[in-house]
Amino acid sequence: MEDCIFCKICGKEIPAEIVHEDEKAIAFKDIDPQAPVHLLIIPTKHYDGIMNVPAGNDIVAHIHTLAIKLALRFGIADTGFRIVTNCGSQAGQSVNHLHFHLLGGRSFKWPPG
Ligand code: DGP
Repeated sequence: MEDCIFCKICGKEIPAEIVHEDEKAIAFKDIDPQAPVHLLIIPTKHYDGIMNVPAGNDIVAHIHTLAIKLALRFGIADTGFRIVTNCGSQAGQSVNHLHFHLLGGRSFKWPPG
C-alpha cells in the first residue's frame, strides 16, 4: 500500500535490519527497541491491523510459528518472551500495517502500561 512504511520495508524501498523473509512474512529489528531482543514480524501483504485479517486466513498462524522459531534463534525461548500486537490508537498502534512485536531478554511487568 502506498505511503505505508512497513510495505516500503517489505519492498526494500527503505532499509531495515531484516532477520527473516519468506513468501508471506518478514521479520526485522524494531527501530526503537524496548528490550534486548525486539523484532517486528509482519505480513508482506498489507492489512491495517488484526481486525482486518479475514476469517480463515492463515497469516496469523504463520506468524505465530515464525515467532517461535525466532524466539529460539534469538535465545529468548527459555527465559520467556512476549508476542504483542497493538490494535488501535488507544492500545498504542502507531503503524497501520499489521505487526507483531516479539520482545525478550529482560523481565516484563504485568499489567502492561
Ligand atoms: P506500534 O506502536 O505497535 O504500532 O509499533 C510500531 C513499531 O514500529 C514501533 O515500535 C517502532 C517501529 N517502527 C516504526 N517505524 C519503523 C521503521 O521505519 N523501521 C523499523 N525498523 N521500525 C519502525
